Amino acid sequence: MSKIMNKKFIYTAPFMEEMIDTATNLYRLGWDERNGGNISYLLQEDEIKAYLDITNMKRVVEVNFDASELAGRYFIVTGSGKYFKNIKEHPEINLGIIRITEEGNQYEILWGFENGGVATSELPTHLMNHIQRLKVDQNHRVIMHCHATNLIAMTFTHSLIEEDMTKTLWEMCTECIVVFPEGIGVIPWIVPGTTEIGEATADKMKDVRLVLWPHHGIFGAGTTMDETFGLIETAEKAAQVYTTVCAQGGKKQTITDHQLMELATAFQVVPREGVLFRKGN
Ligand code: 2HA
Ligand code: ZN
Repeated sequence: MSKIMNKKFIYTAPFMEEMIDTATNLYRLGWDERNGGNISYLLQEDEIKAYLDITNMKRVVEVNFDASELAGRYFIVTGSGKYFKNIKEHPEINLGIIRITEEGNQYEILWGFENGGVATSELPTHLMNHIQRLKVDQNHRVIMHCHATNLIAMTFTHSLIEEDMTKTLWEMCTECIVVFPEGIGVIPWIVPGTTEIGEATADKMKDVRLVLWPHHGIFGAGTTMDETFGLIETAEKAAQVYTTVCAQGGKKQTITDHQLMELATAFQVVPREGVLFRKGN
């Protein structure tokens, strides 16, 4: 009997099911058209070992920045140019399990990316965000990017100042300040797939788990797949309400800053400084 035969069927792995379900949900919500969006999920070696022979490496791919802080770490990640729509039917083509090499300048493909695929074009941003989030939260596991429609739309019509964007999103749904009290980060428009956009996003991820890319989409970070998806979903819902409020002719009343403070107190969260009780608001 080969070692492989003792392994459980990888499609039944909880991390695989979470990845497939989440990508499929994101597609159905219309936030990952064509090859839009990408997810990476940090896995523990023990989690993988039950399903995979981790000594059996298929291919090695270059990483174009220093990822040595993640040396030896494993991720399940979506593929470059792959469509979220197709993940459920063919996870072995559209997803891959990778391990960052000791030098941090390459990754090894242990499973998936059949037909010669590689990890998402946004891998630099994902890895830089993982490095950053692990520094501030040792339970951090997930980075998720998607093209959430109303959040993108707001980057055309709304102020891109983080405090303004945060305030509007908090105001649109009562639960927002509880779900992301640290607010939302916004970077300038930058060409996607570059280390420059990765660095700008990771810099924001020191303080926030949501970073908006103007005219492109959103990045979210979290400790579980559900939490990360829920974070993006909550911000996008607020953006959808904003769109609807604008379409209905604008606000006649709102959640006041005092009420937002009441919420923060009731749910024991600390709202980002500089958002509430600003002059001229
Ligand atoms: O993977 O969404 O930002 C396709 C993208 C790039
Ligand atoms: Zn994108």
